[in-house]
Amino acid sequence: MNDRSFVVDASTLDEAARRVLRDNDLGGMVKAAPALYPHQWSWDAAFISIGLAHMSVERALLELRNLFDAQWSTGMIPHIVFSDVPGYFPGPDVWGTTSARAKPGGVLTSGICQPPAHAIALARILDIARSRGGADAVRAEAFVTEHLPKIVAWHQWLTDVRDPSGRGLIEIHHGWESGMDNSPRWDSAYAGVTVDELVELRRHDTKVVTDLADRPSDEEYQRYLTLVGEMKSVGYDDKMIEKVVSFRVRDVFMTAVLALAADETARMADSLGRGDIADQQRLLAEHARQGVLSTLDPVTRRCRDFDEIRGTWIPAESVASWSVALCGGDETVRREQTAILAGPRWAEHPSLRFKVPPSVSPDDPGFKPRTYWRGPSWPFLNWLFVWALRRHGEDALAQRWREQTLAMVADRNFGEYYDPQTGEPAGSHAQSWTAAAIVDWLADPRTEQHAAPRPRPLRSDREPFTSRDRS
Ligand code: 9WN
Repeated sequence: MNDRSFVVDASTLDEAARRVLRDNDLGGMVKAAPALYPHQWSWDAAFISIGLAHMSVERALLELRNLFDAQWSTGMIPHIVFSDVPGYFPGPDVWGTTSARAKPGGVLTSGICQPPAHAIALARILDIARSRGGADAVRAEAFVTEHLPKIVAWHQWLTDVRDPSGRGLIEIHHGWESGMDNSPRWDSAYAGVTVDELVELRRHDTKVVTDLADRPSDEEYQRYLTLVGEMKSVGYDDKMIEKVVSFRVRDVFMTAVLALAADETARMADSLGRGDIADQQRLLAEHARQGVLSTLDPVTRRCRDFDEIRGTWIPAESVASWSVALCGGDETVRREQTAILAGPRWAEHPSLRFKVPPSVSPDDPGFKPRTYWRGPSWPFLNWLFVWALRRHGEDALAQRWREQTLAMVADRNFGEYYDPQTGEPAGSHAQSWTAAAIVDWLADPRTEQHAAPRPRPLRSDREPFTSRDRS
């Protein structure tokens, strides 16, 4: 049931979204969130830079430059580039990457990666800059020319190091690498992670987000840190990690993102006269798509992750099960998966307040509407699906998901994620990539006015969300 009686005009929402990005800007990087995530996260930075491009192309490029400057010599883009703002656990001391040979000097980073959404973002920024013309276009083209080799190295690292057998599926060594940290996708793999030594947990997240149901448990954190310890014990050496890490899963969703990012790299490369790079990235994209298709369960029609250690497919259902809807590769399967994701088990589930895909279906026995990647809907992910749907010519559905997400965030809290049944924001407020998605959508002339769920008092951007705020 959507209450469309309260209407927010686009300019009010747009201004509020831009203010989030400005307030979270530390200069060279935009914090992922004001208090919960005071550093630069890899895939957040990609989406954030798209929003920034509408405010300043130069600033958007600086965001990506900061991230790419932290690229490891292997090609890996680290999942966190640390600012000097304290207040996140695990911080640089826990990661202990200073002794990692591949990490560049002068930056503090984590030692793992996240989904490679960067070329998707850079291509969008290039389009925006070219449509503006003048200095913006010149600047963006120079930046892309300079950074194409870095993107190529990043994609190549994923395919060479994270898929040495060449099966077309990217391997991850931590749930954090997937960006969907505690998704049910990882439950069985995490069950095999033995915590021999309890780590002292100095969690800040549970001080910021005081409703513990919103965040992973301490038990989950012990496993997360055990994996960090394993990788740290071998100095984050790629060859050694494979041997010591007790979480090795082929991630189908990450592979789908790679396929799209390689397409976009090819498009940029072609437009700048680098046909050699374009050809190579098209092959890479094709290979990744075949990998995604190879995971299809013939009965459930879901894509699956593959547990390398146990040698088994992971049957858990989540939004990632519909990765072909995202990256395509087989038109029949793409349509079939899109119809499922857009249907009554998922985005059109009758219990949902806003008709967008939740991270887990409400019909799943493990569905938890407020718990992170176990049920909530994530606005940035909706942006990604909308963008992909348009590429596949699914304009009507793209428009619906965009409008429904806009209605969800029209309360201007810019939640990290939303309880899909009540529409309440959860996790952090003033989350940068949520705001960035809105800025991008509202710069699109197709969007004029949006219905908001209900009047909600505006809270300070910096004020953390607490359970008291629940209505
Ligand atoms: C760990 C920053 C990140 C996102 C992830 C999201 C969450 C971190 C955390 O926040 O993960 O990387 O501490 O929970 O799951 O997708 O990039 O917004």
